[in-house]
Amino acid sequence: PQAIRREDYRQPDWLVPDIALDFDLDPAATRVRATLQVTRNGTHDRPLVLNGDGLVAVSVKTDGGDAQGWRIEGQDLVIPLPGDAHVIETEVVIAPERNTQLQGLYASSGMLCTQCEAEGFRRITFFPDRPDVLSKYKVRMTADKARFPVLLANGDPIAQGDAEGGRHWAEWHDPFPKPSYLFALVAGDLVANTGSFTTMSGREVQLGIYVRAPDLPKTDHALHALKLSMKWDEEVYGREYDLDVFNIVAVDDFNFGAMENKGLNVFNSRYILADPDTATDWDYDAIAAVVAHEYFHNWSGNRVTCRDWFQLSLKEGFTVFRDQSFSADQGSAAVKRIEDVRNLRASQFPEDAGPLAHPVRPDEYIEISNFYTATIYNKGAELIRMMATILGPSKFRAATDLYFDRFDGTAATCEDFVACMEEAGGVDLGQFRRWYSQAGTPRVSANLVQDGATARLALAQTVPPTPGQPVKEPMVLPLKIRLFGEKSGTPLTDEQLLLFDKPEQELRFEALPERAVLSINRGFSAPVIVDANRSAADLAFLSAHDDDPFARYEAMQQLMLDTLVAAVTSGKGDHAALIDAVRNTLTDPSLDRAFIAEAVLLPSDSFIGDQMAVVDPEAIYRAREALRADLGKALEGEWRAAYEGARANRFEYSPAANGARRLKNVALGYIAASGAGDAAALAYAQFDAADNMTDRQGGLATLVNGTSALREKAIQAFYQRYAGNALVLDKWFQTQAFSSRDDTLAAVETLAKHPDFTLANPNRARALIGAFSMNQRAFHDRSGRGYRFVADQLIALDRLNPQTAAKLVPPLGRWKRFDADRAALMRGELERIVASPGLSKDMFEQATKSLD
Ligand code: DPP
Ligand code: ZN
Repeated sequence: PQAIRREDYRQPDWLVPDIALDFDLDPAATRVRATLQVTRNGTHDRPLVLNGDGLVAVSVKTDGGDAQGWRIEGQDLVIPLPGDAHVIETEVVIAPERNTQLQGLYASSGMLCTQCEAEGFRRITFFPDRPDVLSKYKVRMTADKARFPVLLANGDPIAQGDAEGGRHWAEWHDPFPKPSYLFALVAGDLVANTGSFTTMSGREVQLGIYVRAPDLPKTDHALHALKLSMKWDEEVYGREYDLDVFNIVAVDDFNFGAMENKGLNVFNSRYILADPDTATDWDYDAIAAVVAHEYFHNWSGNRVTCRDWFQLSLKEGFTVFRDQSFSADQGSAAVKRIEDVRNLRASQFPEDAGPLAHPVRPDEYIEISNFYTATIYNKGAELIRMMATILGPSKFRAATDLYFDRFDGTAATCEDFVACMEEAGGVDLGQFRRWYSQAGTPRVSANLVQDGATARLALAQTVPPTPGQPVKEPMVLPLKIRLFGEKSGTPLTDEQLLLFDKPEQELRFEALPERAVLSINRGFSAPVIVDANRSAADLAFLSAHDDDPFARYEAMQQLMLDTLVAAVTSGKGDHAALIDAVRNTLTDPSLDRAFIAEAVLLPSDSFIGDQMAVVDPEAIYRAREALRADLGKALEGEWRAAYEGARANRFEYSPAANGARRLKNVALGYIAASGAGDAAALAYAQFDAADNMTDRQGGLATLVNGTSALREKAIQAFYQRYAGNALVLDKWFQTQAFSSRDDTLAAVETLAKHPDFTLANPNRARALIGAFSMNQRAFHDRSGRGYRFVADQLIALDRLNPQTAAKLVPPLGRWKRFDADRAALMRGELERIVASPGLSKDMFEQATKSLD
């Protein structure tokens, strides 16, 4: 397969201002007739090239007659055209029920639906399938009325009626020109939770969340989140919705989380369906965040789209930043920031440090599906956040207004966005642009040396080499800094924002009345790794006194990491300072429970591994368990008090109630870690009596990690209670795959043969295979059996669904971080994947790059 390069971008040869699509829908054979108005773009004599993927042309016409001289080149349809404007008609027949890739038009649980981003539209009809070709769509669908009573597409419904043979039809028009990746249709036996929203200019929009009838009671939360999002985007960004209808459809089999098709968002059902019995607080939060994300794309993605796929972060980074800000405004902004940073460190930092590292604006790809990554999304969001920090709120708003105004209706670039930031912000972002082109997580060392009343802070930055980028230039790092007095516990300086843009820089502080403690990268103002060389005492001090909640959390995390890394390297740990710090946080009445729960949680096995030269999974597991046990025992009274204090009477979804549940479940884990004799009974009682999934799954997870006889009982009870509920069974698989027990590898091999396990459903595949490969201890079992198991599954999954399979390759690609024996075993499996017959280009790209 050939790499596509950003520098090769060329304007499209032909434009398609209008397209009419006529679908004769049937799961086995759907007939698609397309009528394209095409116009020559510029002066050239190149033919019209319409992309196809697996399509056979039944007929091709130009200007009403049989087309002359057309040919198929590779998968594409090539038509030489004499004039500058023509009408092209094509007809193809496709088989949605055989589409296991879940790209293009496919069948899921009896309905027909589409997923076109990035290049799925070419699996439906011949078309210039690139984001800079914008067309107005008219869509007509005809289908069996009993099987598919609901027919939806983008835009507004225009007409509908009955046809012969028990069939019916509907027509939808979308007045906004859009790229083909935003096309969508849905046909199914669906019901809707409906509502309406009145926009800021007084237009009424009809809202509908479409699901199968039994799921209707689980849609209120998503509908509510949609209304909140519409209001928020008006208030915070001045963005109003633009059609009369906004529909969402929940689909069980879906590669992504959701898709922002114009006026017709299609969602993975896990990001729509919620009720207290089946969804955790995490699920509720994620549903609101994804509903908001896809809604916000209506402006950041649809009204202003991307010129080419190298610009993907233009819409994704910005939209993630927008949904993060929305979520922060709904509850605790501090806890939201902690969650986002935890997520960045768990997914993006390892990516940036490994063989698949790429810039936020990549220079080349083989398969664009492989670039829907944490770097494009989450690091991309951090770039927008840094620019918002540098500009300040009012200039940032002026800059986004300028961006939306200037590029409305067009396909733009990351450069266009940055230029608006510069122009409206009155700043020079010349050097800042390196964040788009240089991969790798910058590292900052910070050393505060005090001599009497004077202190100097010596800063140095480096950006590590990444594939194809051996040498890096210094970046602009916006670092928020403040000093605190060790004795008084109060701030000695104001918070300052330093734009650290050289390899080295020094800051001086004068007239300090006492010894100063450094608080740096407050709020995680720059997505970097800071080595600030602070003692355990200073970190404990900051964890109790810093006035920035993120910095407080960070100090505790650093103290935990230092403690654990020392324990892993020396074999034994001194836990005293950390136990005191955790006690202080746990009993601080000024802190809310959600924050406490985050702050007292130990870093994950893999994050500890990321700090080490060579990852030793067993040693990390032992050190972490020993620390958990010590914390559990030393603070058993406090954990029990926290557990009791956070009990609630009845389920309620609110920041306070969620925080209480979060702390309760963390406390339960520590009570179990203490070895207390009643811990399993306590967990089972919670599991059994829970009126919500957060508590039930929390109880289950504690039992699943342990050895009590109640463990198997809980696993069985959970399975029976939720038999037939796919989203909850995903949790059942996932909880077992995450288990820290010795026998998890064998248990997961057995679960892969369970009648409810299937690779055909991406959620289920991720719940078992994806979760297992993130379980550092079990996956990296010395025998290599974990690697072999995952590789076997991925080879099988690739035959069905390359896009989802390829996303699960990265854990095998981390071989450089492990000892020689494990590295050789991991490489062996990657080589086996590369050698497997019929490998997709998705897997080829991920696996070959992972071997480098
Ligand atoms: N554009 C989609 C999203 O991120 C793709 N999953 O919202
Ligand atoms: Zn998105």
